[in-house]
Amino acid sequence: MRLTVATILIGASLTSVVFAFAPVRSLRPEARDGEAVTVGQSAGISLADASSLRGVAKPVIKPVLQKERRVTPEEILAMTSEPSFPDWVVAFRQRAGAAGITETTLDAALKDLRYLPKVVERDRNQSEFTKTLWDYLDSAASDARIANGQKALAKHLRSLEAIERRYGVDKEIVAAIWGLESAYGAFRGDTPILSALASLAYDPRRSVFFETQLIGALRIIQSGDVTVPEMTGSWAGAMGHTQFMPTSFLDYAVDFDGDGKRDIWSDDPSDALASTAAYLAGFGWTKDQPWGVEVRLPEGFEYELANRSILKSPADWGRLGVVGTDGRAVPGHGAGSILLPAGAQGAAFMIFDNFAVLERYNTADAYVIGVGHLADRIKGGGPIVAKWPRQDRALTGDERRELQERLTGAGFSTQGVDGKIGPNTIDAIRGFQRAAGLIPDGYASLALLKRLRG
Ligand SMILES: [Ca+2]
Repeated sequence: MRLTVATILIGASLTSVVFAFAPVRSLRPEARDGEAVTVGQSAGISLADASSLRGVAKPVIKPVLQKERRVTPEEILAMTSEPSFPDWVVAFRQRAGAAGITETTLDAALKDLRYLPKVVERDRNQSEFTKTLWDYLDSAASDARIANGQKALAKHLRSLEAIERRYGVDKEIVAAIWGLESAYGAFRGDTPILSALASLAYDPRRSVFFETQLIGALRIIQSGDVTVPEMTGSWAGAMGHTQFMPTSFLDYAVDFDGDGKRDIWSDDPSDALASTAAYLAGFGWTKDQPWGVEVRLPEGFEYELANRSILKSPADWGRLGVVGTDGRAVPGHGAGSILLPAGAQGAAFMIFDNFAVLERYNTADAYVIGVGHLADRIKGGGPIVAKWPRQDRALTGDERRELQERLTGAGFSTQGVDGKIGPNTIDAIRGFQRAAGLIPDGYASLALLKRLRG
């Protein structure tokens, strides 16, 4: 969980998720850093922040302390202006002490601290590649992940039911996050967290964010929840069954089994699952409210109404002809909006407040729909009914930027060119679509880009 969700939402266009890394294990589609909610950029998949990779000067390459490769002339130059890792540790120690970390903790924690060049390489080489929503969902809610989720739920039913009662978070949702973050505990990560975070804090690219996380990790050590050797996780600092970043751990982790430690690392997932529920509860989860439900739109639907900021009750949507896939009005779950993650050619969802709560874990639509749909399937629900436009591929980062440039050039300003399909770009697309007599679904497709190319 990153619980530090920081939002590097990248190009999560309505439809496609940009992954920074190949989804090795975790299915978390995004790296976030920065703010309060950080979702960790943990291992697995991260959405690369296009802007953070472009726009920013290339980081100076630091001296490499391990003898894995030759030192280049540029690096030698850099060494004259950048502190060495050991020097950085000495200075960091001062800052950590000023932040309240005791000498005893620092002695224990920094003793075996190592610079991990591979971690920094991974963080720097987040090449953008895009995966479509439907490809993501095929994996997020694969038959195996659904079956494993049902088994995990059955095996840990007592804990999950007790967690549901205490935090008011549906057990299937907690199980689904567990399934996407670590394949139900199978891949919790074995990277030494302190060394990983120190390496990333030493690297100038995102040093402020990672130093905050490193100090958070030291506070956890100081609290006695875990020992230094036990504190392992994914390369970018996410830990345990549900991949908490240190600051999120400090804000939300709980000792559910009452042994005196908040232990999200061990084989017993109870504390980790309860911590996840506590996190969602903290952001306002409403029990028994769906994240969203698939809906059918009527002929002649006003596509401008498919907008996150347009909220109506299911009854009011029903009067406009928006019904569930069974043809009946959607039951009342509070006000919802209509989301078309693949435009008019794919599935439509009516989404509720819980959708935004899941976004605190990860802001990518694909992740939220992935968690929600996996939870529905674990609970026995059926697959998404509508067909996806599987012939479409996701736009690359360059193509998204080109789309923005061309829209702006055609008089439909995207308020900047950053490769992210956000509200301004969606509005610009709708404007262009209306002018061209197309369905104004705001969807950034390859067909649209080709049309703009003329
Ligand atoms: Ca415990």
